[in-house]
Amino acid sequence: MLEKNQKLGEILNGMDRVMVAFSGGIDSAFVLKRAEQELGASNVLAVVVASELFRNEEFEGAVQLAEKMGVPVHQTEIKELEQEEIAANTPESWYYSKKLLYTHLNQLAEKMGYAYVLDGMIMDDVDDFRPGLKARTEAGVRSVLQEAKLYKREIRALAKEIDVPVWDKPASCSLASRIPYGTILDKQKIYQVDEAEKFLIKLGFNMVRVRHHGEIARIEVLPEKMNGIIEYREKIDLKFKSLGFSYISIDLNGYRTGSMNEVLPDQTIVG
Ligand code: NMN
Repeated sequence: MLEKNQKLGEILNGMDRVMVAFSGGIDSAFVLKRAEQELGASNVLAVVVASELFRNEEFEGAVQLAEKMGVPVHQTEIKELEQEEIAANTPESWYYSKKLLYTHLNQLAEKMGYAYVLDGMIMDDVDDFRPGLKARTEAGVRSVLQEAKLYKREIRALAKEIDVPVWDKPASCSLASRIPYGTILDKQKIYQVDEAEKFLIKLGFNMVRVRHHGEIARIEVLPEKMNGIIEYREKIDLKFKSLGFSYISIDLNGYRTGSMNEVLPDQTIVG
């Protein structure tokens, strides 16, 4: 782990000024901190991108965190729902989503004079179903944590050591992951899952997903938290119905990342 961290330092040292795609999550926060350590804050820019498919609070939290870390911040925005290939919500939409993001970042980097755009992809993402990795490679964006062969558990440990405040933050991602493939994304569905999850997070369910199956909401929480959902069932039922769901269910398999991929044919995942 220490060797990998040293390797990361060497990679960063080979770059002069870097722009970091900063989501406020553990991975990009670790990249930002290490870049700041190796190159100095004046040679690092945190770019925080707003999108309809990401929680507003995450955007604001990311801006505040970068400021707290003493790194200059640039705020920008992409319009994901306006792109047909993204709104269609097919497995390839992940690719188009990342393509839009990286194209935007590359243009910004050119305009602002940064030779390198870094993101926070890690080794664990290689084993996941991540069509976005192709867009990253095409755009020439550098996933320095992958280049240093770092895995999540190592990043958490290293981040804790150097006081990255979000070392224990649960993984978050585009709200599109809550909507079944083939169901067109729109502001209303995104609003429903966003509000439903925020409600559960406020009740103390930190690791949570609310998957949107039309009139049915399927709640995923850790198995040991399922009883807690039952305890709050009337409150949750009322809130979710006010958001437009007719039936509210708990997934007995519990919280897991990528559950929408489980119904995809095997060849989609491999391809
Ligand atoms: O944790 P959940 O909500 O299930 O989201 C994770 C899933 O979303 C992943 O398994 C992946 O299939 C998908 N995803 C893909 C990309 C990408 O291809 N770049 C990015 C974020 C999420």
